[in-house]
Amino acid sequence: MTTLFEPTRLGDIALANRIVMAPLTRNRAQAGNVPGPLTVEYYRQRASAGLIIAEATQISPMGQGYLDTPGIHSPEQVAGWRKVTDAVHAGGGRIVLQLWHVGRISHSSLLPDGAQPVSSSAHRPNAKTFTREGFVDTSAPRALRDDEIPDLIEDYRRAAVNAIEAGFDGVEVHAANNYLLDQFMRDSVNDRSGPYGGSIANRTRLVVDIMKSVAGAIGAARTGIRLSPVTTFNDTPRDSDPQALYGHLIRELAPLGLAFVHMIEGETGGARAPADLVTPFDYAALKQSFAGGWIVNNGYDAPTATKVVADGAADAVAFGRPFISNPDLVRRLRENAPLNPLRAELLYGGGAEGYTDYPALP
Ligand code: 8OZ
Repeated sequence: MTTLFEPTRLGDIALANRIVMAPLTRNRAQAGNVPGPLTVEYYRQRASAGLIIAEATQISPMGQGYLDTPGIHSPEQVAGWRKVTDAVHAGGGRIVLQLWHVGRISHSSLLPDGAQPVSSSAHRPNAKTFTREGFVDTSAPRALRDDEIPDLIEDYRRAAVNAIEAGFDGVEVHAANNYLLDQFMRDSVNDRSGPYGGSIANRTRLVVDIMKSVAGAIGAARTGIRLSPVTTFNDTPRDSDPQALYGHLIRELAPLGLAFVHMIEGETGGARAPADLVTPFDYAALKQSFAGGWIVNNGYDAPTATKVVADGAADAVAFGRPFISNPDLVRRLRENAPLNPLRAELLYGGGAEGYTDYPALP
């Protein structure tokens, strides 16, 4: 029986155990959206994870949607991240970077020259975002033109190359939680015509093209993707047929030889089996058509994580909030030790408090 504490490989990335730190937005980047010394310390403390998926990081200035999130598009950001990856590697860990474009989940005050956010279509969500002025309604987006798509794909490719230059072991493309890539995939948002709208093949085209471009630049065996087929997070309804949509996507991605798929099961940070979901989503059917690594996430604890790995239903399990409050989560799970409680009011923004001051076991 495979346990959480056995090594595994996700493509070219060798993990000492199957416990993954999920990507977690903390809004603590410094001037220029550069990760600073506190961020180095935060990730260093968590290097015993089999794999750290570093927080969502904008691929370009237009990809930002919240205050003080880090980027991977400037030399200063690459240098800041280099200190993070060096610290994690010195601690024996592995770390990949999550590549992020928020699309319509943004506010003009965060964008270059007060620009309008961009999306697949010009539909404004009821979502809020966090700016210098506090929580505000997101700004009305405009639809990207087809002739802007090549530059967008290039921004992802460039960000992936920057991530490798910053010492990351790979990247995870953020195609979850209703940011830009879900805004293209879901028919609840995308009402385009042309090559990126209409059929499932057209709506998934952007994501597939990005994955091909990123994998071509840094190697498929260092490239993963995160998905959340049924989440309504960020005020975004589900697709009319999530099973067909995300099933098609996985079948398109399968031949690329990607390192992993990282699956958020159910509502992000909420119900694993949402009550309003009439037909349960069949995650196993997706896994069946994908030969690479399979990471699962959302509300796992020691018994359920142990079981999903023992059953062979996943290669690794990602933990989010438990990793925020327990830098030594791997040891605590192994020793069945109690977990520190989370101070939720300290999740977003601020300094060391609620970030680097959670105690490890003595
Ligand atoms: C919480 C707050 C801000 C951003 C995600 C990157 O949901 C996020 C995020 C989560 O993937």
